Order: sequence, then C-alpha cells, then structure tokens
Amino acid sequence: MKSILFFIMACILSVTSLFAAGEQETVQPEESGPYYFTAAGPWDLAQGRIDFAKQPEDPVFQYVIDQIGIAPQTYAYDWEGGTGYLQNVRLLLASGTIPEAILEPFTTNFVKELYDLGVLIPLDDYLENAPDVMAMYSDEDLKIIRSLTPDGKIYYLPGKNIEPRQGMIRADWLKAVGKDVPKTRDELVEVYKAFRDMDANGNGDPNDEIPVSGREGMRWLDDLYVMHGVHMYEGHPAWSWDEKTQQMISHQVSDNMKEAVTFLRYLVEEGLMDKVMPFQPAGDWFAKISADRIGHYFHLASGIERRLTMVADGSNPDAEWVYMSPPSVPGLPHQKNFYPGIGAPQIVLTTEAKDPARILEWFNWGVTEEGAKFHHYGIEGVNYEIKGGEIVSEGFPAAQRYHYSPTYASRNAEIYRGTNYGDMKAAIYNASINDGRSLENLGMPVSIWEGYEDFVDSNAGNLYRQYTARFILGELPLSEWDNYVAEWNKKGGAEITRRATEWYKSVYGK
Ligand SMILES: [Ca+2]
Ligand SMILES: [Ca+2]
Repeated sequence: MKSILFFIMACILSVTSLFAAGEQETVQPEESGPYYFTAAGPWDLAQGRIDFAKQPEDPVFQYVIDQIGIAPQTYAYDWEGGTGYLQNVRLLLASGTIPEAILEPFTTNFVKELYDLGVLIPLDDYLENAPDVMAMYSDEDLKIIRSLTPDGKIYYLPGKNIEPRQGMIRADWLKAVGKDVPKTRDELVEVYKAFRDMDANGNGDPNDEIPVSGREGMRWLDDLYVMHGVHMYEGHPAWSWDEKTQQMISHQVSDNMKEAVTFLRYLVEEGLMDKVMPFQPAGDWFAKISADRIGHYFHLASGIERRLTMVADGSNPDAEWVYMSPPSVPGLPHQKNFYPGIGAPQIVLTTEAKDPARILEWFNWGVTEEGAKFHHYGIEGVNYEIKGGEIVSEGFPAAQRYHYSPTYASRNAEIYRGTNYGDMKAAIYNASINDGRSLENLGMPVSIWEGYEDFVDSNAGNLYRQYTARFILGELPLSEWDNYVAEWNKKGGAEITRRATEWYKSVYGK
C-alpha cells in the first residue's frame, strides 16, 4: 500500500520536475550528545528561511542545542495558507525523503493521510517525555486525539494554548469620526458609514477607507457571522448540536448563516464592505490593512505588528487596534467567538525517527517557561534585556523565532507585553480571553465527509463558498436561499448531517 502510493506520488513528481531536497548529512543521536533531528516545517522565505545544510551554523540553532541538546534541522517551505506547505511536504515524501518529524501538519485530515500511507509511528510509548504537554490536555481532548485512527493510539499532539481569534477595530479611526467601539449591530453600521464617509485615516482623502474586508473563500470575517449565531472558525462554518431536533446542524446552511449573509449583502450594497473580498488573496488583504485603509479586521493579536506598518513607516504614528467583541443582534443573546481548542496538530513522528523520546523532549520544552521565553523574546543579551524586572525587547526576528522551538509556545498577556506593541496586544488579549467558547464539533473525524469531500469545513472550493459569495455580491437574490439548502442536502449534506449526528451522540452520550 505504502510503496504503491509512494510510486504514484513519485510519478507525479517526476512529471512536474519539482525535485525536493536530496539526502543530507545529519548528526546522529548518541546517548546524550547533541541531536539534530530532521523535520519538515513551515518557514517562509520572507521570514529569512535558512538552508537546511546551513541551519546548524546558525547561532540561534546552537543556542537551542546548548540549552537542551536537541534541535530540528528543517526541510522548510512557505506556509501559503497551510495548503501550500502540505503540498510541499507531500512532494518531499514522494521524493523518498522522510524526515523524522513533521511539524505543524496543520489538519487532522493530513495526519490521517500520513497514517494511511504508513508513515507515522504511535507516540503512546514516549508521552512520558512530554509531561508539560500532556498536562495541558483534558480527558476529553485525549479522547478526540485518539478518535482519529481505528487503533485508538495517539499519532499527533495538538497545540492547546488559547490564542483568541478576534475582531479588532482602529481606535484612532473611531476617535477621528467621534464614535466608540460599537456594541450593537446598528452601532457597527453607523461606525462603518462614518469610516466610509469621513477621512478616518487622516490622510486628506475621505474616500480611501474600506470599513471592513477579509479574504478569499469568505474567510476571516468570523465575528460578522458569529454575531448572528453562526458557529465559525477562521472562516470555516462549523457544526452545532440542536437540542430540539437532536441533530447536528451545519452552519454552511443554518438559518443563522442566512441572517449573516443577508447582513453582508447589505454591507456590500451600502459600500461598507470590500467588494473584492470573496476572491481576495490573503496578501492583498494584509497589504490594505498595512496601507492604513481597513478599519476592522478579524485575526490574531500576535500578528499586530505586521498590521501596523503605518506606525513603523511614520505615515500614521497614532494607529491603534482595540478589541471589538461581536456586536449584539436583535433577538439573540451576546455571541462569543470560537477558541482554537485542540484542532491544530503540531507534531507527528515518522518511521524514520531515530529517538522519538528525545524529539518529544524538545517538543515539551516549548511549553516550559524557558521555552516560551525563548520563543517569544529570543536570547537574553542578544534579543532582549531585563531592566528593572521588565523585559526590554530589541525585537526577535521571525526567522529564528519560529523554527528552532515549537510554535505553540504558551501565550498570555504578560508574554505579549514584552513583544513589539506589547501593551496593545496585551489589552486585546485580556479583553478577549474570556469572550470565547469551544466548537461543538471539535475532533469530528474526517470519515464523516468520506465521499463528500467538497463539504469538508476547510475545503476552499465548496458549494457553500460559491453560493454565499454570489448572495453577498448580489449575483443571486436571497430568495434563492432555500434552493441552495435543498441542493446542499441533495448533493451530500443530508448524509453528512446524519453521520455527524451519529458521531456527536456516540462521543457525548446524547
Ligand atoms: Ca472615508
Ligand atoms: Ca482617508
């Protein structure tokens, strides 16, 4: 099975002539000597990616070796929204190079794909080497992790740090137009209109502000959906349990989704939302934010320094982001955004792992205080100083930050405070950390969608995204909504709803 699949993948590879890195010399582990394990990992060229062979010469790599004796030597690829990275990992494997570990395999679907290829080893016998990681998981979490494969073993370790995904709005724009952070949908519309009509960014042009935008596939506008009762995570509609009908409901077709889409249609009609948003590449969206043109966006507080180019380049030194809780909508209680939960796998080990226990020791270091400090601030005396008990950061280049320690290092307000724009990030973190909740379909296995892959929550090209984009842009009238739902059910929605309901009942004893 494994060899046939590799053969097919290798054929695809030779046709496309995309040959990945060949065999490389690496340091073999000894009892306690330095251990450079090979890994696949995301590391963008724009973040100063260092060549595989040169990584051990990097002083930051050597710092990690000095600290714990173990560091990853990484076959690294651009993240490209996750899917680009996974495609490159597939090509690497198809070329015959199997790294000892695969970092950030991104989705449980991909972990399952690797399991089916026979590439993974179970981690159960080595978990005692990751006590701090294991202490993060609840019994429920472990049940979900084990539910991925039929043997019930643990093949991946997910991150468990809670980094809220949240709506952020420009405090300086609000001040310029004489408004407060909106608390209701009506107030939000008023603020958007003021951003549209006035020179909120203060550059002399009243017409260059875009009140709200987002990115292709109707993604990263979560709060505008969530406020209408949609269960949504990073632009992927999720599932919720309906007590009344004793069924799972897909928010691709829920009544709440219809309300949200109706509102978004209104925003586009009024010129309050970016019309290109449904097809806008992530880079274009971020570029508009950095160019001081977008008033409200939904993302992560940790990424804020990259959305404040206008401060860094001096064009708008007053730019400031603050948290905006999902505004209330008539007839609904206050809705909360969704926490990441345990959804994202952070590491898997392969049949090539020479010393799985030590690799997990390295992984565990990421959640220790020392590991988190290194991840966020770098090396004391090089990237930061401690003055009067406070961390004074000189800036820790992303090039090193992401790649020699696990990226899921703990996050909290105090940690944020020591980074660039730390007070702004800490304030957003503190305001949002208790304003979130867990998804109800956390850990739902991929087998639910077997035969109906177009319905997978994270599938970018599905029926849901095409239809909602057309509704929002006004290419289809909302009166067609019921036909959309009927088509969705007929093409497989009814069947996956049945499976999702069965799964939920079996896990939660309904
Ligand atoms: Ca304007
Ligand atoms: Ca302006």
